[in-house]
Amino acid sequence: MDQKYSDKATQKMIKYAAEENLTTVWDRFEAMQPQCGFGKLGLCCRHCSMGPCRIDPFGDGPQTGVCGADADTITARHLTRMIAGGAAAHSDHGRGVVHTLQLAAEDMGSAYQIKDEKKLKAVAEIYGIKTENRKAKDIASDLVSEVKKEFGQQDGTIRFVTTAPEVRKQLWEKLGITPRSIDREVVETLHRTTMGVDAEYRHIIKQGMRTALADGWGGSMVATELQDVLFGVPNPLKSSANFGVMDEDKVNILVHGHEPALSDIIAEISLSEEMQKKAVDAGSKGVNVAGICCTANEILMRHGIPIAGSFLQQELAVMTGVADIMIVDIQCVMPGLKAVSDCFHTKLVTTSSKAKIPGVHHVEFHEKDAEKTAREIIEMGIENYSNRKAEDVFLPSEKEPLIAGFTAESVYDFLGGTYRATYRPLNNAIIEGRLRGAAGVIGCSNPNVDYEKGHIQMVKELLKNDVLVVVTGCNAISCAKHGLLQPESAFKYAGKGLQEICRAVGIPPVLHMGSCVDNSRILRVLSNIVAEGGLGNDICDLPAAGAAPEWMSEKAVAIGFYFVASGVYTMIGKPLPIMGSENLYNYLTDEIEQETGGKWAFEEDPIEAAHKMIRHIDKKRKNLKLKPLVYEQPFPVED
Ligand code: BF8
Ligand code: SF4
Repeated sequence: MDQKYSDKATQKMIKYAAEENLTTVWDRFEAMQPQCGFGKLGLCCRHCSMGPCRIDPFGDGPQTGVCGADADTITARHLTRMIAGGAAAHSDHGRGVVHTLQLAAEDMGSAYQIKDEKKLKAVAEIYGIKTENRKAKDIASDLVSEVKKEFGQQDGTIRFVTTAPEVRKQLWEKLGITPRSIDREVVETLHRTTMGVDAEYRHIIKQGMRTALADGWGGSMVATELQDVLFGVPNPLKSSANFGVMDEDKVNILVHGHEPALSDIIAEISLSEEMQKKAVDAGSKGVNVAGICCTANEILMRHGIPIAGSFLQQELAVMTGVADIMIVDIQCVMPGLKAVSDCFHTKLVTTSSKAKIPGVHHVEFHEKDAEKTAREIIEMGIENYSNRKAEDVFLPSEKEPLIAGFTAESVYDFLGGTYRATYRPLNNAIIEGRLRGAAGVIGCSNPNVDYEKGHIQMVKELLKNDVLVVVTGCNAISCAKHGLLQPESAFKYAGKGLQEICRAVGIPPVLHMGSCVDNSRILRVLSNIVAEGGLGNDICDLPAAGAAPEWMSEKAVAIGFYFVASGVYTMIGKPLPIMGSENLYNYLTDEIEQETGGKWAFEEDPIEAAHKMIRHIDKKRKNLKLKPLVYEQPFPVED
């Protein structure tokens, strides 16, 4: 695997791992080759025990499973189950946040407080809850009860759907894909894709889209918005990223996973004099907290806690030999961490009631005991510091400064001019042709492609062509490590128009918008741009595109589908596992555009992928009859 595109610190660690005979995700990926060709094409089915069945992609062997399901049905069913998996993951995270808010509302002595009353009121109003002259805790109680009911409601519509553009809501109604409730859509998807139920691939995908919308405009949005209520709406702040944020002289606590409930408290308590003193008494110079994956993004956005690494760096972070404790909760946590932490002094601790790893120490976290558990964990890390072995330490010093913490709200503020918070300047920049358009580049990394090549090459190509980029998830971490989240990067990489905007408002050309549930922030940004006016009536009218160049997780499939169903052209690198069905491929990459205004595109070359996104943006500019671009572009408008 060619690693030359990954950041320098990762290159060093991979080399070190090979020299020390330590196994990484890349080694296990190599050992897995060749991977099952039927699975890659989506042509195998295990949904009942008449199978497993597989369709012969060459046409000589069976063309249906034992039940008669063909390639179209089998690929569509499997893909839709991936959506349900992803939607369930994001939404169960959201459900957890509702419980935390309940605690904050009921018990004012709890570790959790309502930090953002303005946001609480804004969300409550969407749910039709009265806010005037009411105490925050009463509003929050009502909100908790409404959101809880909504997860399992049988009829009606998810409330956040009401924040989508009017035309979009009507379209969803017409298509019959307005999500009713989160749990209901996930359950119906599992039902319809079980043996002998829904066999019509377009019909199956429609339910997939409804489930994905229940994620983006439901579970993920609940997670994002209520986390903002509890932990505060992020504001742009400075921090840094990469292994160099770990401190050889301090107790390093790594928080990894997705839910901020525990890590937020750890971040706060670790700064206390008491904990810093304990760490000094143990022979170190203090406590240092750093994050991995989306937990990192969450506490970066709100506390400026630095990022140690992204998904593919989790094992390498342990191999530095300076991670005294790594606590993990849910999602994107590799069970392979156990084997590597066994080779080092690192204490690996699982904390979620939903996720254990065999042989790994489990400290179950419950919100009511948040402070106690946070202390226990920090102290465990401090205690483990003395077990650190000098000969095991190999810590690359690389770290990059960054600015993170942008939100749908902060776009109002930083581009809002002096007198009034508004999206007008952003819309005008697009209308006048200083900005060509906007792109969301998000998602995982995957050992099936060169690490970070897709993310970085694509983002740089978009910047060069005056496309403002917003990022979340592991892409945001990759951009951070490659120095793209700094205002100065505009002058290195952006076209002249984008440079002007960045200079005028002092922002980086790549805006860090948070974790993967925070892709819901991008939906809100798109809706706000539509509402501001001048760029069409619907999300699909906007000169915008989305991409997940190195996607890996089922969550990425759910995200991609809620963007496509919301009208966004959505580009990924390796294709979805549907290539065994020509019909489904044609539907998702072409015909679906007639229905939702969005569609999927698959392109493994990141530069070509960026060009396809730009062509789409240009097509939308043309449809809107916008002015020509202010500055000549390096990439031609026409094919
Ligand atoms: O939820 S980008 S590898 S960490 S799935 Fe996982 Fe993918 Fe990273 Fe965040 Ni999102
Ligand atoms: Fe085979 Fe049909 Fe059963 Fe799937 S549902 S395993 S295709 S018989």
